[in-house]
Amino acid sequence: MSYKDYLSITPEIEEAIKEGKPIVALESTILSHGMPYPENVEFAHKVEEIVRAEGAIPATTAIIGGKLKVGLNSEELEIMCKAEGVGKVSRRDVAVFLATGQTGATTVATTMLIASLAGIRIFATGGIGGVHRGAQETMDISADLQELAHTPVCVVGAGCKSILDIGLTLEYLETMGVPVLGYQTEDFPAFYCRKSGFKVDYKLNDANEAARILKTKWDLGLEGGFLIGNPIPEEYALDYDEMEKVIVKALDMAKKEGIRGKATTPFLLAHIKDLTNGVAFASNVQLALNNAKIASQIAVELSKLK
Ligand code: PSU
Ligand code: MN
Repeated sequence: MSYKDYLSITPEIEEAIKEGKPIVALESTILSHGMPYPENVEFAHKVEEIVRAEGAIPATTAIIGGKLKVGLNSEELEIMCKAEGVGKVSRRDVAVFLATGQTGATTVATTMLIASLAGIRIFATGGIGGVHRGAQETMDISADLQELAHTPVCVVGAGCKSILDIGLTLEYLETMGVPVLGYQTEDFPAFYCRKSGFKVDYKLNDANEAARILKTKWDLGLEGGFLIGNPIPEEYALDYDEMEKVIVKALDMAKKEGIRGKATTPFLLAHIKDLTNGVAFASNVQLALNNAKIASQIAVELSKLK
């Protein structure tokens, strides 16, 4: 058997891949473990609509019934959003979930992996995982960063949440040779906030320039992906200091409850939502939709270059 026997791609996406049409991969961990039900159902459909409105085809990924699914129908989206018995699948979990037939939501790392196996190069998400605060002791570094180092997919996200050590996350990406680009900004965004206090390597002027840079790296045969930091639209941005207080509180709770490993990120996300009465959630939705829009524009430009 080859990896192709594990892929289950919808006919629409299959045809789009063959014809080199623009496609944007979307993850399912953001649905199952990052957003509440049933609001996540609305989001899951809305994000796909936005991709289509920009002239690209959405490809939400998940592991269902022993297959790497590329493109989900409404029932499958519902399953991922309800999240009953749905695990969180990072790279190390993929084979286990496939072989044992468990349903799994794909993280940034796994969505990149599946996208790359299917031949999809652009992926939109909320924010990536990274080096956690205190990683000097816990060694908690998301597998997303290694995936960016090795897998040829461009991730468009609003940077990362400051539940992470953003400075160390950027150092790690530099060491691994991952280009970190800002979409029409010089600042690396901090998810809810347009600025993190850290700069990106390069400011991208537009989607066409982004596509030319991607093509060049991959033409050269350079291994790995890209991180494009796309800041949250001004009108939805939250106050940095206010969010910092919330995040510190959530980190404190995680420490007290002894949360470790793959449970850490979902725990922090859930508590941030509770501590902000959903205000942060509304911003989360808006930034993710905006990432899908820009990712689609880059996918359209990339398909023109090929
Ligand atoms: N950060 C967010 N929202 C998310 C995630 C991270 O602000 O939904 C999810 C993504 O799927 C990401 C994963 O790939 O969490 C990272 O988990 P970990 O830190 O366990 O690698
Ligand atoms: Mn971790």
